[in-house]
Order: sequence, then C-alpha cells, then structure tokens
Amino acid sequence: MLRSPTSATVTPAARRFFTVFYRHFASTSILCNESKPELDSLLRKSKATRSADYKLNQRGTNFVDTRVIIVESGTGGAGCVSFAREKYRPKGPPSGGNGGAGGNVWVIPTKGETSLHKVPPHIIADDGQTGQGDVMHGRAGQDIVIKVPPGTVVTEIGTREKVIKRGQDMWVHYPNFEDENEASDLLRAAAHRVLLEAPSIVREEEVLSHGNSRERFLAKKIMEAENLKPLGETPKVNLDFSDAGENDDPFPPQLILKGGRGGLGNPFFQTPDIRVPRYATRGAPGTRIRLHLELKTLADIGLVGLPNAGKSTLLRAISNAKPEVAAYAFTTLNPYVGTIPYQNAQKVMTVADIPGLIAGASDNRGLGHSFLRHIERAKVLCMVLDLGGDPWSAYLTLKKELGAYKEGLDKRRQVIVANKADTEGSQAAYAELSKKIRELWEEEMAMLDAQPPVVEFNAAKPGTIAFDRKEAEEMDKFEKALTKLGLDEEVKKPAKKLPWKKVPCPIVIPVCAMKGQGVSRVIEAMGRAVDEEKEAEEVEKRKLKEKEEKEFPMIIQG
Ligand SMILES: Nc1nc2c(ncn2[C@@H]2O[C@H](COP(=O)(O)OP(=O)(O)OP(=O)(O)O)[C@@H](O)[C@H]2O)c(=O)[nH]1
Ligand SMILES: [Mg+2]
Repeated sequence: MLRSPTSATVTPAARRFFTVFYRHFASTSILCNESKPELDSLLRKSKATRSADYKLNQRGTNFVDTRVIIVESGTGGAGCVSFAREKYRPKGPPSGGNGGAGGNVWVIPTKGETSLHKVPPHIIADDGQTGQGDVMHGRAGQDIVIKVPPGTVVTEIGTREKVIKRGQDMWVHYPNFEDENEASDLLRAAAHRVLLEAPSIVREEEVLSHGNSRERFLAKKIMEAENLKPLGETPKVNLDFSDAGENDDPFPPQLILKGGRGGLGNPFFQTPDIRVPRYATRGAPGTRIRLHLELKTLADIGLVGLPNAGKSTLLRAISNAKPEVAAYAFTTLNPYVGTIPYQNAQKVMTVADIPGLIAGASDNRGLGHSFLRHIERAKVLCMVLDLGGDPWSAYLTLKKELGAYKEGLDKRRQVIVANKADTEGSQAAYAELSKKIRELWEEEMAMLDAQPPVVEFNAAKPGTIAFDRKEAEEMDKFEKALTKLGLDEEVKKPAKKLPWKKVPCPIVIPVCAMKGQGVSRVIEAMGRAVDEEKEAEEVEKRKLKEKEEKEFPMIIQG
C-alpha cells in the first residue's frame, strides 16, 4: 500500500528532495498552462522586476552618474647631497641633482564617455624621483589625467590635506653629518637662501624694499613657490564641462592639482663662503582633495513622462536609438540619448530619454528624481502624456516634480506629446488637455507680467556704492550691505526676479508613437523650439558681452 510521506517516516534529506521536486513540478505546470506569447511576457516581466529591484537597491550597474573620489598629487623628489669623485680629484665640487616635481592631476572631458563608472575611487599621481650624483636631476612624477564624460560637473568637497610621507623635515643630510649641520649657522643661512632664491621669482631688492614687513613678504612668496600655500586660501576646484560637447573643438585639459616641487640638490647651496654644503632639501608634499563628480547628460531635449507613457517608444519612432520598450513601469532604468536629424537632415538635435517620474519622486518614490539632472540642461522639455490615462493630472504631477527638483525647471519651454491617440476617448481627452494647458500657461505668463520691475544695480556708475560687480550680483550681500549703511530705505531694493522667463504656449501634438503617426510634427516642433532657444541664448550672450564691454572697457581691451 502506498502511503503519503509523513514526518514520522521521511528523513530530512528526503523531505528536502520532495519539497524541491514538488515546487519545480508545481511551477512548470503553472507555466505550461500559458500560451507562448503570454509565457514570454511573464518571463520578461519577471526579468524586468528583478532588474528594477536591482536598480532600486542601487546594487551594481555600470551606469554611474555621481561619484566622490579622492585625488592626490605626487610629492616632489628629494634633492641629492653628493660630491664629484674622480681620479686625481678626490674632493670635487658638490654634484647632487635636484629632485623631480611630483605628478600633477588633470581632468579632461572626453567624447564617447557616457558614465562615471570607469573613474577609479582613489587616484594618486606619481612622486618625483630623487636627484642623483653627477648632477642628475630626478625625473618628474607622471601626471594623471582623469577622463570624464562631457557634461560633468567637478566640485571639490571637504578640506585639503597635505600628503605627508616622511615627516616634516625639510633637509636631506650627507651621511653622518646631520648633527653637525643642525648645529652650524650655515644651515640657517642656507634656509634663508632657499627662502630667497628657490622661488626664483623674488629678487633681493624686492625683499629689501619691503622694509619692516619684508619677513612677511618673503614668507608669502615662499609659501607660493614651495607649493605650501595656506591650504585654506587655495581656490577650490569647481569646473563645469557643460560646453565641452557642444562644439567640435576638443576641450583643453584642466589642471586641478599641482604636484609638490622637487627638492634642491647640494650644488644650490654652494657659495663663495660655503664650499662644501652637506645638505639638500626634500621635495614639497603633494596635496590630497576630495572631488564630487556629477554627470549631467547633454541633450537639447529631455523626454519627461510618467512610467509607461511611451517615452521610449517615441524616441524609437523619431530617432535611430533603440531603447527598450515594454508594457510595464520602469522599463527604462538609465538615461538614453538619441540623435535626430531635422530640416532635411541639415541639422541634428539630441534627445534624452529618462526613467519615468511618479508623484512623490522628489521624496524618492519610484526611482526618485535624481536622474532629472540628465535633462536639467536641456533647452526644451518634451512632456509625454498618455491620452488613455488621465493626461491632465499626469501633466500637473510632472510639473510639480520638475519644480521640486529645481526652481523654474517646470516653466521651461515645452513641446507636449499627447501619446496613445489610438486609444478610446482620446479625442475628447486631447481637446480638454489642450484647453487646460493653454489656461495654465496664460496664468503663468500673467505672473511674470505682475512681478515688480527689477532695479539693476550698477556698481560701475559713479554715485552708487562701490562694491565689486560680482558681489553686487549676489542680491543678499547687496541688501545686507545696504542695511548696514542705513541706505535700505533710500535705495529701492531690487526685487527678486522669478527664476523663469517668458516662453511660447506649449504646442500639444496628438501622436500614436507605436504606429509612428504624428511623429513628423513632433520632430518639426522640437527642431523649431531648439533653434529658437539656441538663438535666444546667443542673443542673451551677445547682450551680456556688449554690456561688459561698455562697463569694463579696460578689462576687455586688456
Ligand atoms: N496603444 C498604444 N500603446 C503605446 C503607444 N506608445 C507606446 N505604447 C505602449 O506603451 C507601453 C510603454 O511604452 P514605453 O515606451 O516603454 O514607455 P516609457 O514611457 O518609456 O516607460 P518607462 O521606461 O517605464 O518610463 C508599451 O507597451 C508600448 O507598446 C501608442 O501610441 N499607443
Ligand atoms: Mg522607457
């Protein structure tokens, strides 16, 4: 008689076997009931859920758009203490070579790079080599170049540190002469010479002309030359490679960290009085900084929409790009940039597809809204709305999330794609959507008209308070200064300008991206918007330049 396995009769190993066997059997039988397409869709769905989970948990992905790295420049090599020794010349002159300078660190935006995942977390430039006898100078440490994608913003964070490797001692002594050197006045005189001559930018007359303050002057010069500037005073690295991808000229590499200066060999300390200098100096230490790298993809147009609105389908229809499309939310997990030729292929524009936004994305719901950094610099936003859903509330959600990410981003020039025009009731939805969008735009423009006129503060004009122009631009400082001088009542305070400008009413285009219907109108509208925005930017730049030329002719000529 067959008995069902009970806990009394089955060993643990057998129970494990049965469990695995039944599970396998049960799952295959469920799948076998489904037809082939459904099976495929089920499998794809489960794969997608897994990859979305993966992304949500931030575990491994080879697209990285922010990163904090540590960068160290090289330490200078030490100078050498040696004396020439030749046949018939046992006591030759000093012959120690100088140390090589430490390696510098450069950053270069590189076309073709699209992610920061290749940038190593800790970058150390080579140290300079020590000098050698026979006046052989040490080789400079090799520089390091950090390649970043165009559009990267590099900011220094935290405090600078010196890379101290061998204690603080500035001197290298001839073997067994350390104590003797330290005790002699010669070393002190040599220190003075280092201060005076090593920089080779300070002349003795110059030092003397500083009278009583010459010690301070000297100290300052030395600090500069020895690369030992008080670290707090060094301007922090702040680079924005946003223009790097726009024209074809290669962007020049930017020096972000200088290596330490090489030490001086003992011939440097030989004078008519000191014939046998038994000391040389060590190289200056390198510097360690922390950098925050943030990649903001450069595209002319950013596609924004709820998940599943059809953004990727639209990008497929209008460009050669082939982003993944599927009927579930968060198909797109990373930004994807496509190129679209327009005006009979005479011009091209770039369009970035990003993951879908949902209500509360600014509180990190869904995939959060951090990937909005990839459309932050887009000149035009293309809002993709699903006519089959509730396009108006979707539009408001998107605007709210855009505004929460960056003030004014929601008021940027838009092209609105009313997608899925093939669904039922889409016509009525489209008519209502267009009406409401126009009303909202009119309201926003009225706000701009209602804002108080902005008083321009011109520091260069006589009679106004003499701040430097940059300071005056920072409204807060300006206002504070006025209050301090008791002038805030007299001078009309500049009103805070709304952080957006007038834009034409967004055009709403009914589209069926799946079938490619209406997409030519989208390309045309996008092209026109991009051209107009570029032109407006040019005009703005030209105006600013003209204004600067008028205000500061000396600087421009100089
Ligand atoms: N009926 C209809 N379905 C469409 C249309 N355009 C796209 N779809 C479907 O909508 C679904 C989602 O499309 P996607 O392009 O992946 O949407 P998405 O906005 O990129 O989605 P996420 O990447 O998740 O943000 C897919 O199943 C498409 O086939 C359309 O014009 N009509
Ligand atoms: Mg997508």
